[in-house]
Amino acid sequence: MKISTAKILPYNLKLKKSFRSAHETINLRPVTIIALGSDDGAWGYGELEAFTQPNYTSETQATARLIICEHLLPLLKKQELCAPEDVTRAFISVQGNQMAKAALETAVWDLFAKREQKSLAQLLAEHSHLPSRQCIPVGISLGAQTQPKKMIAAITQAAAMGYKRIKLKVTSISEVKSFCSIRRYFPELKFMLDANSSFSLQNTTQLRKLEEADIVMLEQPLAVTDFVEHAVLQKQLHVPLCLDENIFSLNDVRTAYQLGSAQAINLKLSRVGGLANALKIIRYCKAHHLLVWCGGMFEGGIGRATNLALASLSPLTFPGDISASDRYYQTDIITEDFHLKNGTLSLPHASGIGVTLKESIRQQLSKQPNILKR
Ligand code: OSB
Ligand code: MG
Repeated sequence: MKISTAKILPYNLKLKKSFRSAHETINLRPVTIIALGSDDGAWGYGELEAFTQPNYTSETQATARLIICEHLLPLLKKQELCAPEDVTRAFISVQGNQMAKAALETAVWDLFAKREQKSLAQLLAEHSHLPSRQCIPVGISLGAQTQPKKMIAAITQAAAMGYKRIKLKVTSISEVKSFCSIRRYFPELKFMLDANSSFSLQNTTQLRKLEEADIVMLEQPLAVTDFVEHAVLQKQLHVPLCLDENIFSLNDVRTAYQLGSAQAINLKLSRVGGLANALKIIRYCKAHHLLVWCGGMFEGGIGRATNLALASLSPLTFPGDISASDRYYQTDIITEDFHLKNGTLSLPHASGIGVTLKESIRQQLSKQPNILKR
């Protein structure tokens, strides 16, 4: 297979509700839709998941689009692709820029799955030698709240929607304390906290208060490069730590495992450069009994469908950050909705990512120039 056409379309998704984390408060979620055309006339779709600001990772929508147009597409253009994994190899001379790489790589996986008339989940199962499931357990990630009352209201609403695993963003020790004070009102729910690097080792004693609060894990308490510091904290804390922002590659997972920096990995396929790398990480985690689960970063419909296919692989038993469609956007880019049923979402059956772009999006894409020709 050769890629003969590439179109990109920046698109602003409007969140139904603003979302606060330690990084920022967002109302708008800009993504870039990627359409790759193969020489046999099929289309594969991907989504560029970088944010506007370089605060979650160093990439932004603008820098990643530049890397895609100036560096990655010229490499992809030359390639005869025998398998989706060839894309990762084609990009090997480009350092970092994982989200830019993933945007193109996922579109190629979609193309291969469609050509073989398989769902992406099926193709991933075959390439990883792991079984895929139809019903995928999911959770919800709730924005940070300073007041216990508002925390209770948000959790009550999420529980009423059917979520059994709830992640709460925290940005300060006082929010951790608020959570500890209200945790007992929800004895039946599984909780975890995500600090997005809000803390330092100086907070260790305060964080130990969480040991009585019965949480399944504490995500990314310390800074992005702090593998050693996370290991020091994990030795002093009974709560399992989970790494998110630290993990860009299988090597980062190995470092975390060897140092004892965490007991769980939040796997975001876009942050690790795509699906081929994600599969390697899942296999490594399975072999080393390291908990790995599918994270999210407010993807649009294409990105969430791709996440869902990845999360269908059997080692990802822990509920992922892939919520039902109704919690995200005023209007999404795909025609299908993902509905929550008994805390799970169902895989779509159609081939590839299994979802269809809205007619208005397809029209806008068709008007874009073929940037592979330049
Ligand atoms: O830290 O996991 C995170 C969203 C954007 C950026 C980072 C994170 C998140 C979430 C939301 O927690 C998960 C979702 O997409 O539902
Ligand atoms: Mg996180």
